[in-house]
Amino acid sequence: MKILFLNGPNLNLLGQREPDVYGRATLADIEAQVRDRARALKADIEFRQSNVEGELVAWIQQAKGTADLIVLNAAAYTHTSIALRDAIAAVGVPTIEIHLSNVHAREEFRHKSLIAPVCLGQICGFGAYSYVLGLEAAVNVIVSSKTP
Ligand code: CA2
Repeated sequence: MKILFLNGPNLNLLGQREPDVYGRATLADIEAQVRDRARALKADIEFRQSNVEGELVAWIQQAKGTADLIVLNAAAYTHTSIALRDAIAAVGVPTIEIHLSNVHAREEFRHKSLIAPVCLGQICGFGAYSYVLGLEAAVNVIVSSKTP
């Protein structure tokens, strides 16, 4: 069970600024939490972050044949990137959208996700725990797809 966690722009700044919105955990802290849970669930995870849209597109394309599922916090690209949406749709690797904050309770421009229509579902608003929920959902999808 191979699950690829991809993180978009500015998430490398987590824990340093806006703790009231995004919490005090750094991305490395979140990765450690996800790794702990993944060990218990016997899932193999890979965790990456990029500020570059094209790099995220390349990683989504490379996931074909190398990952069972992608858990994606596309950050601001969620609301702007047709390129990420097209990549998800093109490769056909099941993808779960996650966010730390409840994007629907924030500014109107965050209410629209361009990637939501090509993702299995969306998890948002649980802080770092959104990542653990993303992992749990991913494992559930993979196990269900392998059970006759
Ligand atoms: O809530 C989320 O996870 C978001 O994907 C975070 C994005 C935001 O654009 C989305 O609307 C919702 C922003 C990530 C930037 O992270 C920062 C971390 C520390 C300080 C400033 C930004």
